[in-house]
Amino acid sequence: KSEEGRQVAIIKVPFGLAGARGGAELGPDELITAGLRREIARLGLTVQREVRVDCTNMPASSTEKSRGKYLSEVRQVSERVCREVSNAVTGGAFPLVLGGDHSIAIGTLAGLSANYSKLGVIWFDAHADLNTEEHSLSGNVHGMGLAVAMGHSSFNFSQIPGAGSFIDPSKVVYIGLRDLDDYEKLQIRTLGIKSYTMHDIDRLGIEQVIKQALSIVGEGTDGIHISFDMDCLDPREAPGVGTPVPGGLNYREAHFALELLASTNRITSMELVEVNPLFDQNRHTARLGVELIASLLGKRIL
Ligand code: 6HN
Ligand code: MN
Ligand code: MN
Ligand code: MN
Repeated sequence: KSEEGRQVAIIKVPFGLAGARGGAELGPDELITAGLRREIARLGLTVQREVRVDCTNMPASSTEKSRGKYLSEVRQVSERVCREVSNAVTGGAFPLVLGGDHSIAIGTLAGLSANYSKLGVIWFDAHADLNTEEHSLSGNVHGMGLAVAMGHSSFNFSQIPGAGSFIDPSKVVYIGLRDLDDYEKLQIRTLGIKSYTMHDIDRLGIEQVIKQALSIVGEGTDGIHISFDMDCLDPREAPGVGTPVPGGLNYREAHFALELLASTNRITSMELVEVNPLFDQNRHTARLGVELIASLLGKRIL
């Protein structure tokens, strides 16, 4: 795909029920208001379509016996996101998915897996999102997305119409980890998922981390997806998130990481999640989100 004339499909997913606190459902509109369309136009890219996935944010009184909260709502949103992401890829557009809490990654990955036979995933996050319904301490499904996508949870891709095969843990790389539950630590070791924690970023520097990450997700894959949880950033940079954790990426580290990824011309999709305007100041986090998306889409300083 050439840089010019590249088409972007904006897929807004205003869903927040699976987060730790409400407000992530306001994320997509906040990113649009913060100037996303203008930034995309400045890059010479065209928005081929902009869709808003219908999401329930008022929980129905559920009789479901599940340890994952609002699982039926998550399931419904996942099906819809899967369909939209799949349509975007089929239509030749770059899917840009706007969250919403991170549970929306379930639908994104389901839709991508239907179109790529071997998908590489770079997961920017303070958290590993590897809990299952059985092991989660919170019951919040936004902390389970990758477990669902890898088939470790009883809710998984087999229940999402149109989904492809599970995500291969050897083609997933974490960047920014610093808040892991014991079960997640065990799973990362058992599955051998390559992880660049904040400690590793301190030691290696973000450039080396991205180079190594690319050598893993870039080999033997036919697509590379960036799942970007805004809480990978330090809360001083991005206060408007649902689960802030001190000691995260700084402004330049985050930009540089995405600029390096953009320069490979190999990234095939991105989602940006967990923008929570209720905990933000002056739309700061959404504006940063827009800037970071621009960096991933190829914005250069000079
Ligand atoms: N996120 N590990 C915690 C949990 O509740 O399972 C936090 C999850 C955060 C999820 O930020 O996308
Ligand atoms: Mn997350
Ligand atoms: Mn997180
Ligand atoms: Mn946490």
